[in-house]
Amino acid sequence: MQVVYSPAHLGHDVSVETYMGSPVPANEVAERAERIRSALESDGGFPISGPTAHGLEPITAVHEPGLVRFLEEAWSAVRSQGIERPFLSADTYPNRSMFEGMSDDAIRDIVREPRHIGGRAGFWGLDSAAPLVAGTYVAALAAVDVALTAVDLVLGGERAVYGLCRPPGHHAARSMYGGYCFFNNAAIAADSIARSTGERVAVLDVDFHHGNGTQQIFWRRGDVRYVSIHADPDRQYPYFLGRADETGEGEGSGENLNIPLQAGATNGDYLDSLDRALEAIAAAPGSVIVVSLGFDTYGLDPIGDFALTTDVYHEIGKRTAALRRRLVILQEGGYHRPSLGENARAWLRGAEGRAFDPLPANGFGPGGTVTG
Ligand code: Q9C
Ligand code: ZN
Repeated sequence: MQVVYSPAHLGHDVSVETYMGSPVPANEVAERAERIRSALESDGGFPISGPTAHGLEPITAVHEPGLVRFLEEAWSAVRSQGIERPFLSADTYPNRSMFEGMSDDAIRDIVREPRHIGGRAGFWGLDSAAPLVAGTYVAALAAVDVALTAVDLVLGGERAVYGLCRPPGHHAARSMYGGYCFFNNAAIAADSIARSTGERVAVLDVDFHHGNGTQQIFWRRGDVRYVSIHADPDRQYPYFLGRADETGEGEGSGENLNIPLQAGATNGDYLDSLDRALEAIAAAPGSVIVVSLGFDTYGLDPIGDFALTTDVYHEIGKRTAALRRRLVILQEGGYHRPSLGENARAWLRGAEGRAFDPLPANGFGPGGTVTG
């Protein structure tokens, strides 16, 4: 299977993020993508190529131009405003209750992007878990190019292509970044496929977290069906979206399917949900699926609470490919660094119909279960 990768992600790296106001070791680090790249290189069956530039048009087809401008300017504004910080994170977020009692018209007239970068980051940001540094904008642009190059290859005749996107994308909404995400790579890919083929497109999101950004972007659209299996937002990020009763509105009514799962969800629980998700995708026409692929469902993930093992990723890839649609597979989350390469290899080999064939002596025992 062809793989698309760009080294530009290396410029977006942090050692610390903030969680509930305190500094903690960063989860979404450059080592993640390098682990996956090196595992796929060792496999020998995954030729890697660089992305081609697609410009800003496919991005602004999905994102508010003001968000793009903010991300482009943010780091130089941090510097020119004399703010000495290792990364940018917001000072104030416009909580919706700040405007309680004001009409929609008044809010539109009065509330605007401020000049201070700590306020601007709050205006465009969801949370404090998407640290922005000098190389973030270039890395985020490259991740979109990786996704769109994977789209080109698939529309050019490949059955399945893997885009090693970093930073990830599925928490980024039309006018918002957050959750380690800046541009929504999968949504930009799906929108681009829908526009260029005139066909309907499905997004299958198997990251541990609900892809609130992708849901928001396609909420009212009838041409992109969003199906996601994720941790119940009652107990996990992003908390405010991802419940089963969110099904879309207008033309998008019935096109959004959320399958929330309990803590400790097992391989069996997950495969049952996957079968439901795949059934929902098979029920609508279309020949391409965009997969938002996360490995934070893994049992040892430091921020997830599911119990999946490496062997089940092979099975998930295999069942997804059994729909016999073309696959644009894009990397989202997954934070247990030692297992990321093997989990990605397993998924992608399953999707290609190759044997599981785990590497020996990788610290993960037969069947991918943890031995020590
Ligand atoms: N204690 C993706 O997987 N909250 N984003 C982290 C850690 C943010 C996850 C809390 C999680 C964002 C793409
Ligand atoms: Zn995630």
